Amino acid sequence: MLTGTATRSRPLAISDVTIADAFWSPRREIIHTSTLPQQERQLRSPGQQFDALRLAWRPGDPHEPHIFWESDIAKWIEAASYVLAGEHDPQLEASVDEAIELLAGAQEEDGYLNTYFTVVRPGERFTDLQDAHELYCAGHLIEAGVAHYEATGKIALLNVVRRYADLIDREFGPGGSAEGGYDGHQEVELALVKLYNATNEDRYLRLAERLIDNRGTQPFYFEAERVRRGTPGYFDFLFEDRARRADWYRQYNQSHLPVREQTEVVGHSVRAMYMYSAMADLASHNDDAALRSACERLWNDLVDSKLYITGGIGALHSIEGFGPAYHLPDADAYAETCAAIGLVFWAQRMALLTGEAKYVDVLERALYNGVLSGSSEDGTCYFYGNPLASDGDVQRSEWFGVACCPPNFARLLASLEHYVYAVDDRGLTVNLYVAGAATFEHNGQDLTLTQQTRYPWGGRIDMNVETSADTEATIRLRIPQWATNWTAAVNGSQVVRETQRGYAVLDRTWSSGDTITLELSMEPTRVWADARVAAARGKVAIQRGPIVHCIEETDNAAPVSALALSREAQLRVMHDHARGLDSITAGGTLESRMTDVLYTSREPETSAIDVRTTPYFSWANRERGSMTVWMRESAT
Ligand code: FUB
Ligand code: ZN
Repeated sequence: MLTGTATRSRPLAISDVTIADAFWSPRREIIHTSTLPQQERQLRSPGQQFDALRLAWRPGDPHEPHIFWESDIAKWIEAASYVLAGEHDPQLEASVDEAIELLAGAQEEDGYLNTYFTVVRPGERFTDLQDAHELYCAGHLIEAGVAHYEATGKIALLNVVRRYADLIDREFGPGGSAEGGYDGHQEVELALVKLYNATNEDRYLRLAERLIDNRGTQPFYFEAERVRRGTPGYFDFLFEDRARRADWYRQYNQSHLPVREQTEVVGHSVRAMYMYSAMADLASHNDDAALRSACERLWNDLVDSKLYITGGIGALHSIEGFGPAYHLPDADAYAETCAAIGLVFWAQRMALLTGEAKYVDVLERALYNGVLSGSSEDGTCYFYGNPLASDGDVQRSEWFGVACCPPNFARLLASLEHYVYAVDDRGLTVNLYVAGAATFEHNGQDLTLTQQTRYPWGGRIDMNVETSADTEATIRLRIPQWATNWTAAVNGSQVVRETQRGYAVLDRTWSSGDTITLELSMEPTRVWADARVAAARGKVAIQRGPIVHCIEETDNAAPVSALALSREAQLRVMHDHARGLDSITAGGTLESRMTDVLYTSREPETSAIDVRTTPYFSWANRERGSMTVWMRESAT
């Protein structure tokens, strides 16, 4: 249960944070100048997302609207809105406004908004909640409406999504057509919490609660709706064994048990992340101890046995989701970009709920590795799955038939401001080290904290405080779990040596011009996995700060399977100025097993070489070739 009188911890608004960071700013600029235009071209292709909203499709026409399409356009609007919060771009603004007009035009009289059910299957709305993604799309539309309002102050889309949310509230409420129902792909719950935060309308929070609490109760809603409907579900062609494996399919969308009773992360990973995010939000809003405990149990299950070192999650391709504990294959990893993004969402909410830095440690792991690998350096090609090893045949694609990951990536990077800081009535928490500034009000005074840093390539962060008058406040600095040594000084004097819940806590009266210097040790380190992770057995990974490294064939002029890192070799950090990143070099061996016959009793020849790494997020941006995160180790 939440204790004490502190106000709920919350992120700062986008307008209260600036990012001027050597690592992040160029990447965010690429989102603006390359990613969003490239995605817009895809969405505007003939017969695709923009066109579908014109409601012109008729049976027999090509390009039947897809059940997910509103979600793609919504995530794109959301990302573009965040960009528009900080950039004057009339062309982008006009495009966003046009998309919003199309959405408004596609909305039915009573507020309903889903092209597929309007033109392809009219009269069938809310009858296939298990498969048809209506509430998933609704959730993304609501998130877009809130973001657009927050970023631009315009209410057109917010009004559209409020009307839709009001309809959903009626239909899922007492006497409604979907009373007792909930969505087959969770998403709308966290969106409704955002809508509540933006409008202060209690009914949106209550609706989110109902959707969360209905889930997993018996009789199972999806099985009952199927009987009522009497026709196949949208995805029956994919899931032919549904009748035989009822419990497995309940686990797939986390409806096997009431959420408060769930103890293991199971099923489809994006669904799980979005649902756990909403659970953490509701636990926080309602001081709901049972929901908080459920979140903590599920979290422990995830980080103890189902989390990739890259922050990727969801090992299995077959269900885009979780396998059993320790089942973390590398080349066969699914690790969908959206799932790592979903983990960022959940981790942030857990940190806000508990005040514990350990959640941000995982957030950071996902953000700098398994999320960032989701896009090419030029911001126009994407990974859906993010394997930890490859023979060289894995490349990013420009787009996908189901295009969930690309705009999800864009909206996360474009809203990085939300993740750097949190505030409560005690002061400011610095969760991520990103150069720029945060402005917040505390005890009636305006405070600004600026950060200067080379992070993640350097562990020193110089901060400066400006305040309208001397003010007592707490500034909490996250000490990442990987930082084995650290120091924090105010105005040059070392102040704290211990952490509280993973934070160095600086409690004092702040005056303008006060400085904080944080030094985090950033030695490159070897990381070994639990022996039950088969893909990592006898292998080692390298991490420096938050960055997980891998080896690529292109840097080593040899297939990565032929390389081994010497156990004792010193790890040497080099900054690659041309690529703007650090790589690590260490002594190792190259083993040649190439012979003229398939099998031989001749021992392999080995030679001493230097093995060179690259950050995992940067892989597959140059010549094709093999890659691995888990490297073989040699004794010499
Ligand atoms: O079902 C919508 C999205 O498509 C999911 O979140 C992803 O896993 C992909 O299947
Ligand atoms: Zn995705």
